[in-house]
Amino acid sequence: MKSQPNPAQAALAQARPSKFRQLRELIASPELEFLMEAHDGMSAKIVEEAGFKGIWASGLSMSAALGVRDSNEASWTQVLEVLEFMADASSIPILVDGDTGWGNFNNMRRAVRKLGERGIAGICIEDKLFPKTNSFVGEGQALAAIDEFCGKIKAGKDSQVDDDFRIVARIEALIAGWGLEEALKRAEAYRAAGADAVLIHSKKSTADEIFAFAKAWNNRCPVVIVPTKYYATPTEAFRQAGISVAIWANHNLRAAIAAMRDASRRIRREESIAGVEKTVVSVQEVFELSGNDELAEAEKRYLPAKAGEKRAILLAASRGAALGRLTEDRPKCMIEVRGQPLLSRLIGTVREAGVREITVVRGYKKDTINFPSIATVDNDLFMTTGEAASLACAIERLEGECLVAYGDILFRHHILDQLLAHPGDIVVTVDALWRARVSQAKNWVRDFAACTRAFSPTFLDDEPVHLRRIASDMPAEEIGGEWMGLAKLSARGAERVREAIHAMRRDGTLAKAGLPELFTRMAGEGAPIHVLYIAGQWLDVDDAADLAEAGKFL
Ligand code: SPV
Ligand code: MG
Repeated sequence: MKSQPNPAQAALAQARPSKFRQLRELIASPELEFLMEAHDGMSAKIVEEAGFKGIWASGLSMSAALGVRDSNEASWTQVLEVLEFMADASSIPILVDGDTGWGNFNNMRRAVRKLGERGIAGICIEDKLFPKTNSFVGEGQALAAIDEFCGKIKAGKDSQVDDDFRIVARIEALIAGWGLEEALKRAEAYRAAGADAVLIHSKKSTADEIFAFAKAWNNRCPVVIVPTKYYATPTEAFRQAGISVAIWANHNLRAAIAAMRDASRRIRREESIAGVEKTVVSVQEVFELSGNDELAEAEKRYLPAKAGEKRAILLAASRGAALGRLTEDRPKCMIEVRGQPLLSRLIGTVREAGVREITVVRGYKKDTINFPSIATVDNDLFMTTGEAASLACAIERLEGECLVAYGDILFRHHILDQLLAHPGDIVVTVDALWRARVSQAKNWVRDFAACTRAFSPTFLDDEPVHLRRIASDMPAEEIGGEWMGLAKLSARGAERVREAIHAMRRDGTLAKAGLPELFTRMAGEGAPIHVLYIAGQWLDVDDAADLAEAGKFL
């Protein structure tokens, strides 16, 4: 799906020929090439997404999309505005239908300059009179005098801001009923005046007069056609006739009208949008086409984290194999407890604490983790790496005030409130009632924390408690409590964790490390890691018994 170019795409685009050069090459190509109609930024994106090499900015379609007639009712600067959106939205060249050049040679000069400045690669002008009428409306339309039109072509060529800008001269002699001789006479005059190609137009239902023109013209310069009325002619016949470019001139507009009519009428009839839901693109697709992902990335790069805005990184890459069949098709954080996945409950708790930007690190069965407005990053090496490596996958989001949590824990809100209120740069939550959990006769590996001071229910002073280390085997007398898999980092703390991750990557210890090793290392290096003692009111889910507990906990 196409979206706004990111810096890497932009660099690639820069390596491509300019849009002017692209249109020049398209017209000069010995193959039959195609231009597809678009009339606004979105349709321009869709044309590019479909694989076309160039866009026809149709006067009829742009007018109709604006709700006006194809009779120069939209001013040329209004058209220019539309074109600018189209050019910004796409990286392929646009040939604009410039009607009669929006006036005389002088208007043409200014238009060509402005088009070039806005990245429009070429203009097609037709030899009629301003205000123009669509070629399929009425009979016997008046044609411009040949010398006046040639002056307009020359003025345009003298005004182009890029040597590769293309001017296509459109001959309306067949439309106006003047015949082949007149068409050929005009084609030659326009070519001699500097036109880069001629467009021979016809409103007949067969291409006979187009082929007669092409044969007599003998490719003195490239020939462009618009087969709207002779649509049944096989494209191969255009190739055989040596046509350079075929323009599919209005089919996105007509497709849009048909689709919008169907949707509007059905919604009105059914007084519901349920029926059309499957017939329209998703809102997500609209976001994707609009390039929302690029904006989200750019915001991270350029917007300072707002004061008080907190982030959370939830580590949810591991399977939880001890849960057996329950984790065959999903990671354990996606197991439902009372009808809602664990992770979704955790996200709810974190959100309620005012954390807006949440990132989940996925690994095992990653496609099952997909929540609206939750960013994801993937640790595809989850089978052989630990949580430190998962956190490293989200290192770009480890910035500003930040929570880090395992994806399989449940806890009461007040724990998070206390944690967020703690002034330390790095704070880990340690459950002082660890003996109660151990006495549940569980043989799971526990993350015991050794701290500078034991928990006392009568703490009256503010003397901070620091972490010495976290390990799964530790003499009971050293254990201060059990780390619950939740930590808070200030902006400074996040920076120190990032530095520690980089150091572990350098010395080769990152891949195998869990968060206990990460914090233990930091503590050993003298980083003050604060301990927030809590007294139960949380659980993690490692096995079926935990799952049953979780049900009760809620
Ligand atoms: C347009 O697309 O606006 C054209 C082509 O000029 S046609 O409508 O066929 O004249
Ligand atoms: Mg037109």
